[in-house]
Amino acid sequence: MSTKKDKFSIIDEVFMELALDLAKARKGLTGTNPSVGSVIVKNEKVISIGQTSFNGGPHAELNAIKNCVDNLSGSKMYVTLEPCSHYGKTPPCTTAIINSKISEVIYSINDIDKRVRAKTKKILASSHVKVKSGLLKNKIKKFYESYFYNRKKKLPFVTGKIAISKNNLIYSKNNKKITNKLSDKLTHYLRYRNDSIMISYKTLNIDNPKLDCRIKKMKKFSPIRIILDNKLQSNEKNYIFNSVKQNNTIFFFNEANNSKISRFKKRKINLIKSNIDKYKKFDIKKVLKCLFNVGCRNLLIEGGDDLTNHLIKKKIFNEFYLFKSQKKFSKLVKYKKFNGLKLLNQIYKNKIKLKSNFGKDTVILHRI
Ligand code: AOF
Ligand code: ZN
Repeated sequence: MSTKKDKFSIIDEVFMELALDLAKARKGLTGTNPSVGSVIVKNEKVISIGQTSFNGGPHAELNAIKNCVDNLSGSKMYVTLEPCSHYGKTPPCTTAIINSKISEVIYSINDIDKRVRAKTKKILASSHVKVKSGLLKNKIKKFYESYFYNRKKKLPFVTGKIAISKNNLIYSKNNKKITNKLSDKLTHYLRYRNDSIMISYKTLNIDNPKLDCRIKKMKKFSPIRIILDNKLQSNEKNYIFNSVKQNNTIFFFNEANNSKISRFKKRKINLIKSNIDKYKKFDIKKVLKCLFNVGCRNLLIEGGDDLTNHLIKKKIFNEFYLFKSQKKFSKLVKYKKFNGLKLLNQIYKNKIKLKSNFGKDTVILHRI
């Protein structure tokens, strides 16, 4: 919905939707910067598009301006977020807009960054660029929920995920695969959309997971792997160890001996020593603070029963995806139940059943 002040046409909405799609497509891939989408239109035709660059800079507006081969004079720019007007890692977008001779800017919502917030209108207007804001405000506010959370709390936005069988098991010796290929696509999309993924050493040793994004051609957008492993007990033959690259693997530990520490370091794993409580659990808030400080903004946690339960109790998840299969797993062999269902439904009681085609699986998005 538009603000009372500024009025917009249906065509304006269409172009802002396009800008939002561009921003959505790059979510989780713009480092510590929010993902922004920008569309430049002249005579009601799109003449250029731009997204925030991978890892944050240059910004979307500058990319749209640089991508344009037409004369920008008399054109209109649509942007999902208020264009910046400060010198950060990159020069102000407002300067690039003014120099480009774009004649009108429509942005959706004000930035939360104090260096930028609500300054842009004045700056552009003083250079005779027409400015309007508020288009698709509610929808775009929702999209920037995680960015606003990051800025306010100085913590990563945390998404939880677990998959259970019809009889609530997360593991049964004879049946390893719980969900089907259709719902797996969502899992891999979540891995794409998040810049980091966390599990405990227990899950690592039982499942030997890859933790990567396996959407075709998207593997390079896999998240950084984060393992909680107090005593560094992870089995070093596992996949994670054979796929370490510069800065893609962090282990949180507390009590490991020096020979293990130096072995992990030799493998180029980043080790972070962190406090544990009397129950030998990490202080998760400290872990999250630490992750924020090394640049994580959107964290996916694919925990097992213990970790997930613990984090539900502590209300750590901002949102939680429960994948449920129609397959019943055997309890005659070694198995593991998910014990957090009751608490999940009590604490994260706002539920949406996702409508995509997941075959016989169901996916429910839980929020507090
Ligand atoms: C925009 N367009 O595409 C993005 C913006 O250090 P810098 O120069 O990269 O500036 C970072 C700030 O810029 C960031 O905190 C946020 O306020 C804004 N992000 N602004 O005009 C963009 N990503
Ligand atoms: Zn900018």
